[in-house]
Amino acid sequence: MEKHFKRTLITTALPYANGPVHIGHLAGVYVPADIYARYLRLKGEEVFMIGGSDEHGVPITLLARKEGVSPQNVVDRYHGMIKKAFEDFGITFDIYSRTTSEIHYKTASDFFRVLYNKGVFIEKSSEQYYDEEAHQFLADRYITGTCPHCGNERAYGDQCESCGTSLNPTDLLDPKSAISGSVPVMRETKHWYLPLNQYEAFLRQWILEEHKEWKTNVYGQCKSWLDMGLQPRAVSRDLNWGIPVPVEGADGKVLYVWFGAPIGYISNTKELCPDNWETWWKDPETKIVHFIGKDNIVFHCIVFPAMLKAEGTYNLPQNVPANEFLNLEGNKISTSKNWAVWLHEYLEDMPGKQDVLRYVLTANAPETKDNDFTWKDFQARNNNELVAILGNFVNRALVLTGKYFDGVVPPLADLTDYDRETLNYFSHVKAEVGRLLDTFHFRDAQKEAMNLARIGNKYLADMEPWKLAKTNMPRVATVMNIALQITANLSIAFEPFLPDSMKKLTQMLNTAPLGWNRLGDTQLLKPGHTLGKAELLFEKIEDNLIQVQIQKLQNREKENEAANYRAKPVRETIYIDDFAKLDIRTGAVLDCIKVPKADKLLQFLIDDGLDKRTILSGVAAHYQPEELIGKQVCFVANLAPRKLKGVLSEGMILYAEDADGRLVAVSPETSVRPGSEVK
Ligand code: B3M
Ligand code: ZN
Repeated sequence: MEKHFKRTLITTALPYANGPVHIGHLAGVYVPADIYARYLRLKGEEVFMIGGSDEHGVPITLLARKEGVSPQNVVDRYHGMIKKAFEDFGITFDIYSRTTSEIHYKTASDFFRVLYNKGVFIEKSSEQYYDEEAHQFLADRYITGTCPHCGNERAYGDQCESCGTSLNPTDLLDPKSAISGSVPVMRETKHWYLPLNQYEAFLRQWILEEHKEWKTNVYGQCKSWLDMGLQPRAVSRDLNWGIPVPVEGADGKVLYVWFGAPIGYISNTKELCPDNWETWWKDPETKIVHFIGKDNIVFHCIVFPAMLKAEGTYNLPQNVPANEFLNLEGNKISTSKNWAVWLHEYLEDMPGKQDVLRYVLTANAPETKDNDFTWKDFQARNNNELVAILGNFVNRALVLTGKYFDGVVPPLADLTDYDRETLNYFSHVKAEVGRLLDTFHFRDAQKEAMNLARIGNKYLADMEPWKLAKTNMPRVATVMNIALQITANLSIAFEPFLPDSMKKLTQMLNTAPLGWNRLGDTQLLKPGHTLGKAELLFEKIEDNLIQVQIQKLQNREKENEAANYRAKPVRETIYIDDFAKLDIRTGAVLDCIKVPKADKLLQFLIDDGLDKRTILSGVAAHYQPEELIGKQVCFVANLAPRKLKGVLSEGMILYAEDADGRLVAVSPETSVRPGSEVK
């Protein structure tokens, strides 16, 4: 039997403050966490949801260098942007703070010092690349060079982004400092290591034996980390941006970002409730749940628990329901490639549609495997589910009651078996939605709530009160009473998922929020209760609104191609005598026709300054026959003639092949006499 806790502390992954948040963050972490927090609060439970920006780490310093500003300037900008976007979207943090806060610096430093004074850390010296011009050690991302696997000259010290190989800095050929461009030298440096290997047995027992209920994707990843065997992990870095290592002999060294960041949950809790924060982190009656993406599993299930265990006074998490990744239109979401739906842009482009995005991201949540977001699916789910099922049912229940009973809840008369069966379904919804939310199955929980709306639609379609109204008003009264009880139950069941819409619905029912504990009740609205004004809960999304978003992504795709364009490597060296053999001339295009039965070929008639000649080119997909007539081209005049599709081609017209494969004829930049030699 699962233990019942007095309170729940929900933590959410702290987004790096080096870019805005996007739908991948929402789907992976913040929408599920917010649904869970709202659900627990609705049940009257004591809950805190902790959020905040993660403001340290190398990517922030790289961005600061690129922009020529300080790291603090970068994090101030993005912390504010992220915080506002979450607020406007309706993520109900009890606190959203940041890791450059004074309280965090103190909390993280104190935590490090406790472990240091307990002798937990291993102190170890090692060789690391040092930039003698910039006078600093180089983090892996600060070293560039040639990838030994694919020859990419812009590989980094930790990874080659061209072939994806993960690297060590010493693997790179011709390493250079990304700071000064100079050749780095090896220099000895000391760091403090958390001996994860010493906690392997504890973690194996705690996770693999005591938490078999964790999601399979989380449990599986932890098991593979443990089966590989844990190694000591450095918890300090040679960087000038971060929390200084608070011990002697640590000048120029800061806490490793992943040592400090999870402690951010603790410091943010301290900031939220300075007087009783320990209740939330040390009282065994507190349940701690970490909401994260799959790339953070090792830090939240292995590293941070080992730190907490070593410190000795903190609770460990009860669950870490990590989600997998959400892709966008079939591609990985990428901040650097601007391939994302940014939350702040969504809020600008789709005002008042926060619930639609919540609904779609929950319906498509990557709960156990990566999933894909497409704008067409977003439109379809809004129109076919929110509008056509939930909105349609609620509207019919309210409008028909308005039409037949002046908007007053009518009395319930004799019930049929069908009526009873429908009413009995309510308790099933309460049990199922509750069970699914308790076990972090948000997709299925939302589907279960939507099933109640489906049942409502079927009930009205089967009962046809609009026909009954001619002959049997008492029966219509019963049908509409039941339809209204379904509507009231929907306003509770959907509250954690669609908070704005359910607030609107509660107003239309003219009731105060009904509270989770009343979900399943078959008489939420008493006969004689006067309803509010019926309005549409959701509006149809038209194609043009979606097309704007799709076009926006297509434009970015083009921008990326242009930004990342690199020409093909130059072919092997030739010598001047080799080039001298080529006789390249200019020619005037006199005529051009398609070659029958050859969909790729065009047949050109060229004036070559001596005579007229025929040349065939495989450019029918790139040019209409008439496009080049009257223009000048360059062609190889002394190429041996050859027959193509029965036509003798005397030479080769030259084309440039663009990045996207488009062929463009090479011409002299002003007109010259046909047959002019190209030198
Ligand atoms: N800053 C965000 C990420 O890895 C990372 C989470 C920290 S949670 C303590 O995307
Ligand atoms: Zn490579």
